[in-house]
Amino acid sequence: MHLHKFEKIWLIFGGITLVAFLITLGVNAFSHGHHPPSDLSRVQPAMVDQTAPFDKPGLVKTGENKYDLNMPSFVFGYAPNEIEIPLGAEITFHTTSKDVVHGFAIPGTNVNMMVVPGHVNSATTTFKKPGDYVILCNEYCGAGHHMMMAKIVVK
Ligand SMILES: [Cu+2]
Repeated sequence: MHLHKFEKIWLIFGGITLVAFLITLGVNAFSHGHHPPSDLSRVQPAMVDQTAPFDKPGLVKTGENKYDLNMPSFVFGYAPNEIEIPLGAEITFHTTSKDVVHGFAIPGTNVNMMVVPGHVNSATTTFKKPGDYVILCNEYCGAGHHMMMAKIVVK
């Protein structure tokens, strides 16, 4: 098969671009700690309020400077609605939905989950700067979607 000089140049350019793209994507994913949704355990959406750990939403100390934050999602909010987190602690968020698909994203961190009813999703992050953070729903879930948020105070 004969390839024209320009075809060869274009193929080489395309190959180099693809490899550069994949390297950039890989380095970014590892350096920011991105990974596929955990989705390891399941829960009955109607039974979320009676099922541990979502029967007692909030912060639970699990080790030296390590916490679990159990926050069920529902139309149109999260429980608890406002939470204080110690600066520099490793926080693992666990969430599930009581009703429809929601989002669970904290801008400026690696936390960005899709919350599917029946599944428990988890993400771990460390807040290195004090201040106010917000948990936002980024999956359209109904008429009150734009008001669905919770506040995190890191100090
Ligand atoms: Cu929403």
